[in-house]
Amino acid sequence: MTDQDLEWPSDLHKIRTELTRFMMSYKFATDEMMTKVNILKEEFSAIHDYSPIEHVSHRLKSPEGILKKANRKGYPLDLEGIRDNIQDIAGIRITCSFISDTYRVLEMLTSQRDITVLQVKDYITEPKPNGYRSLHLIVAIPVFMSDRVQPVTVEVQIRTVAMDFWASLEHKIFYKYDGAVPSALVGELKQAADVANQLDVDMERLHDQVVSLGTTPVDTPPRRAQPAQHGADGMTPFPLPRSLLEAFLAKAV
Ligand code: 0O2
Repeated sequence: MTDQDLEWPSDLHKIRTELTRFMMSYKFATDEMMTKVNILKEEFSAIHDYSPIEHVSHRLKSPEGILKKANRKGYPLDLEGIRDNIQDIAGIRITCSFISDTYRVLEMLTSQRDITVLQVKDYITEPKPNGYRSLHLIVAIPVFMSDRVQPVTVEVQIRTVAMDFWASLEHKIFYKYDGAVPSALVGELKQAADVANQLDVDMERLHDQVVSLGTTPVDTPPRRAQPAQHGADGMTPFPLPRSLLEAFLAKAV
């Protein structure tokens, strides 16, 4: 056995630790971003009975997916090269009811002080030729580990439910045909994207009309004085006793 062989297990251990740290930093960054988005969602639901955020999901690219992308793009195959070049290892997807909500959420996230905005792509104002619409945001967020603070990048996609519906189907079709989608299907997908956009525009106009009548839940006063109930999203509002509310009210007058 040579000296080199003897070194191998400890090298392997080091590489394993580094890889674990690397992947964990993205998991922590995802957790932090999810917390931020969920805070906005819960705060809106509790105070306005309406949230611009319908749904939020997250995913971490697998080590295989990361290597494939690095290979495809010709990036250096070391952790530093990957960290510097691949910005969508951690991904968050936020779906909203209306187009204006997507910009509202973008604004709320990009104005947070600990978030550094690295890139914003507006595929809603300027859709891709295939009809894809979405807001894409690359941010860096500090992750506090035991011995260092690591800025970690996260890709955030913000779009309406209709845009998301379209994108999931298009993604499936794209992969089914391995990227070579027949042109007739490409045309139909583009048409469907336009129909989805029209739906978004119409729904928002209708929503605005109803809001202007003052009858949507947006204008409904908070129901804090009621006993705790589980909302549609499984949240339990804080049960605030009537006497406490009355005391606040008396002070305010
Ligand atoms: P996956 O499997 O969803 O992760 P990049 O390739 O990311 O370095 P690019 O292409 O300029 O650079 O980034 P862009 O345009 O911001 O797109 C990044 C992600 O947006 C994609 O990730 C998709 O998730 C989504 N996306 C972009 N264009 C389309 C589209 O035409 N249709 C659909 N359905 N999704 C799209 P990945 O890594 O390509 O795929």
